[in-house]
Amino acid sequence: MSQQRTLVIAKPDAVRRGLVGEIIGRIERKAGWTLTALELRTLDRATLEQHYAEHVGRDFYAPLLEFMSSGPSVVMVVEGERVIEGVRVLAGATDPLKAGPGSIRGDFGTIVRENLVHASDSEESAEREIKIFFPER
Ligand code: YYY
Ligand code: MG
Repeated sequence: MSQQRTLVIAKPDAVRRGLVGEIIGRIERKAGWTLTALELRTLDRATLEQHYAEHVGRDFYAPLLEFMSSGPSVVMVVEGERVIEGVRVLAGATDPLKAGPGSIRGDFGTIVRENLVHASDSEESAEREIKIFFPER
């Protein structure tokens, strides 16, 4: 057993396109995974600068922050067995055209920036990111 928790964001494109239920449904149906926090929230610049600190200086950084603050997102904490790698697998590769069919990005995305979902990539990232969005946890 390897119980973990991870930070998942259904990004503004997912909310606009009505895909939040689809994304949450795929997560909820995995055995033993539980949603332990969930909030609809329009992310502000300061929060996004913390969240995407590793990407400062990249060519996609400014448009990424612009997009991520363009409307409400659904921010979640999911807990369960191997959930960090597991949600990354459900999400698929960063570029939706390289994400396999059956993955969220592979099934619904075309544009790299508008790739529907964020998921923490390691235990360290998960703890860091959960503190940013849900400091009380
Ligand atoms: O972890 P993941 O979301 O799969 O990708 P990252 O490399 O951490 O990039 C974060 C975010 O930035 C990505 O989900 C879309 C966007 N992005 C982009 O717009 N253009 C790129 N060339 C790379 C990433
Ligand atoms: Mg990443």
